[in-house]
Amino acid sequence: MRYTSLLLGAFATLAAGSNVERTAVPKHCTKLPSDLELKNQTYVLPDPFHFLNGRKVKSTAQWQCRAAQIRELFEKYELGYKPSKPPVFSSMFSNDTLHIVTGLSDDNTITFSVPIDPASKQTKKKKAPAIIVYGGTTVPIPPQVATITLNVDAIAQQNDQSSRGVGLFYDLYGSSGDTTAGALMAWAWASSRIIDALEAHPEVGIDPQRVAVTGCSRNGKGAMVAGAFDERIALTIPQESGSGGDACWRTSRDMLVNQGLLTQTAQEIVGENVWFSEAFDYFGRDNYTVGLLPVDHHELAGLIAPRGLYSTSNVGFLWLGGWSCWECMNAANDIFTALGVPDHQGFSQDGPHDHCAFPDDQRSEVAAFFSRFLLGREADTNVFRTVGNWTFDPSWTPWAVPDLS
Ligand code: MCU
Repeated sequence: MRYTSLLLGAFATLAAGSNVERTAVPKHCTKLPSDLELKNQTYVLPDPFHFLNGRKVKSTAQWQCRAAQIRELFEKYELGYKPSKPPVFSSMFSNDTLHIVTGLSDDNTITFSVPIDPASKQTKKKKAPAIIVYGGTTVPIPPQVATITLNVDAIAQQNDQSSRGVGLFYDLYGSSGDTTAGALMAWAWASSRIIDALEAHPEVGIDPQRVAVTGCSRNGKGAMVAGAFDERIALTIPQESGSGGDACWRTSRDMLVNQGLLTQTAQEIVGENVWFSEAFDYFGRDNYTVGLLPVDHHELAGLIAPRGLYSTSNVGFLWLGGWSCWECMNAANDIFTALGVPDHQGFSQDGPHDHCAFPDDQRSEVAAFFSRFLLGREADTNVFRTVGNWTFDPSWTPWAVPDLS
């Protein structure tokens, strides 16, 4: 899959989301040590196929344990913890809007509503697929797919540092103490509550196992987190998410520090906004400490496997980390490959064009992902390409890819 754009004719299995938000961690999995010693790995991406104690991942069952470990590491060090479905939950559907009331007790609830633009064309199945859109989108959505718009800023504000703890999520959970989630994780939590409500309301006519999520730029970072943390999401489409999305922290740092290219790094991002948890500040305190993070974003993307992931990038903005995205998403593809589904992940980097515009040359690519993962049709989703003048550097991914399928 590396180096070139591949258009192989093979159509592998069709796919849908799971019926659980998060698979319970099997009992036999080793727990994360509470006194984990962080090792500096600055010029190599963390190996997805070895547990922290050095044990090799050799089977699908072991990958389940490793994926659970990776999820927990992201929660602990970067994104904050995602609370599960609250004990108080009710929803109502009226006037094409889903109203959700949820809380920790009857006198501690929040309410949020999401408009649903129904599919304009019916598929053969009775229920339509849908896409949760963070804010707004330029992604061409097929007419068979309903659109659910989530006002992410109302859930967790993202203006600047002063937004920490502001928004409905924090009205519910508080903004300190046990509440560690940064904005991206707070939005992921809200997306999961939308899917809960879709499960409770068959009359809305949406199939909760055929839901996609998308967002662009900062909201694209959020889409990636939503897909990684809810296994019901069948397709994730982060658009131009850059550093903190489909770029890896270490490779973005390398672009800035060693290649002299103005790319966003962890150090910059922790000062810019509240997308990540406060725990992540430690890794962004200078341009070296990010090497201590025990995970990186190839593994965040890999958590989406075997479900669908199509991410886009734009060479018009070095800030997005063009080479870093290419390197990182190629590394992520090792995880999809290990699970036997390399073409469930697509990556497409073109441009230069306006940030968050949707270029014509990506239309057929995204359409193929919608077809395969939401519409239940066969489609060729072998998409891995860049117009960038980047060379994939294998020294960042020195692992052997196991066959876990
Ligand atoms: C690419 O996403 C962000 C980027 O991380 C920020 O540094 C910049 O300020 O805004 C981008 C964005 O969300 O643009 C809409």
